[in-house]
Amino acid sequence: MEFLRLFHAENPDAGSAEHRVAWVRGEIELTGTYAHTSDELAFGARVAWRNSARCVGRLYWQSMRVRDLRAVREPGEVAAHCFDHLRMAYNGGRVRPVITVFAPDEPGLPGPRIWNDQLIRYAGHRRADGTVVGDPRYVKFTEAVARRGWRGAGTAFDVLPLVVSADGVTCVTELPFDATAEVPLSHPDHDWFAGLGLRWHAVPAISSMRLSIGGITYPAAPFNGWYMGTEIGARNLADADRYDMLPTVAAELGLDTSNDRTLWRDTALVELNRAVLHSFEKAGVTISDHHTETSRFLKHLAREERAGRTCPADWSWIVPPMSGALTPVYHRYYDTDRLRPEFVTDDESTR
Ligand code: HEM
Ligand code: NRG
Repeated sequence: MEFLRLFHAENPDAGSAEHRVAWVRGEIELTGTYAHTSDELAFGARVAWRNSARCVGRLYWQSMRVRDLRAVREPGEVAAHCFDHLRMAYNGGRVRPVITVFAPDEPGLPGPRIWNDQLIRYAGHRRADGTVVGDPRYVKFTEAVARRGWRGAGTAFDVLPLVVSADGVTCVTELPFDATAEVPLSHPDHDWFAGLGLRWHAVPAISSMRLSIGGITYPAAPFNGWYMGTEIGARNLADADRYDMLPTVAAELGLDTSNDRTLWRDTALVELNRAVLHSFEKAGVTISDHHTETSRFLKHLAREERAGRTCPADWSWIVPPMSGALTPVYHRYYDTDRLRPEFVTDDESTR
């Protein structure tokens, strides 16, 4: 009722909420569940984004494309539609926000599940000496798909296969090359940077969060927007337990790394992040810098306030992982109440 009343309050042309509520009550009595209309589904998915307290990118929540694939539950078909999702999202480099919604959980019939936490992620290969080639965050996942027969090429950037389960069947599918656009990284001022062989995928597509709308759970509902540069340059490639590139970049820059107080890590971090933004731009792939994206977020907050809504936000996720106080989102407090519809992370996922 809470969801249906929200839908009708924000979509006055859709007619009377109470009429729809009565219908849904009857449907639940007969079948134990109910089906959203396609308008309710699209609205619910967009509002789940609007309610994502950790997301700084919410200004464009109304324009997300919603692919209604509730009829799809077979793992091979789910995988194929995820690859179409990636092609549609990449859009030749003009990345656009998309969500694909697969079959919901129904009484006695759980919907399909995607094991990967994003559609595109890199394998982490643990070697005999304990070091990792690739993304250390995905060592466990890489070992799990290896037990199912997957073998990567062994590079630092092997794209993991997609693993989908439904109805007791699990399907491991290699991503097609044309669905996994990547950007090779170079630096605007330093030619040696390209020689590091770094790259990153163009589209971040989270696939491990359940979409919860009006009491209905969609366990497979991968969504994407575009990257903010710091996600790659200040976390994925910089964290000591990820690609840990700051010592390498500092050495190439010739920095004095003998003492923390030379701020060699900070200098290397800026250059790494300049390389990420420069490379995406050069490749014609959408990316935003943390100054632009955070000022968009304040614009979003102002709009939400004008619409008479509260906007939940989690300071510790909204403030970017470098130069925090240089961005306007640092200098204020936020509403922290949880709102629905929402995206939820399953505890048992590999994230
Ligand atoms: C988190 C940016 C689109 C939902 C985040 C984070 C950033 C971000 C920087 C924090 C990530 C981290 O620290 O690891 C953006 C940008 C977008 C975008 C620039 C461009 C359009 C979307 C879309 C959705 C979404 C389309 C859903 C429909 C979320 C959620 C989280 C998140 C649920 C929290 C993830 C978690 O708990 O791990 N976003 N986002 N975002 N975003 Fe967005
Ligand atoms: N930090 C993660 C991605 C998290 C979500 N970020 C987005 N979402 N931009 C990473 O892969 O680095 N999105 O839907 O655009």
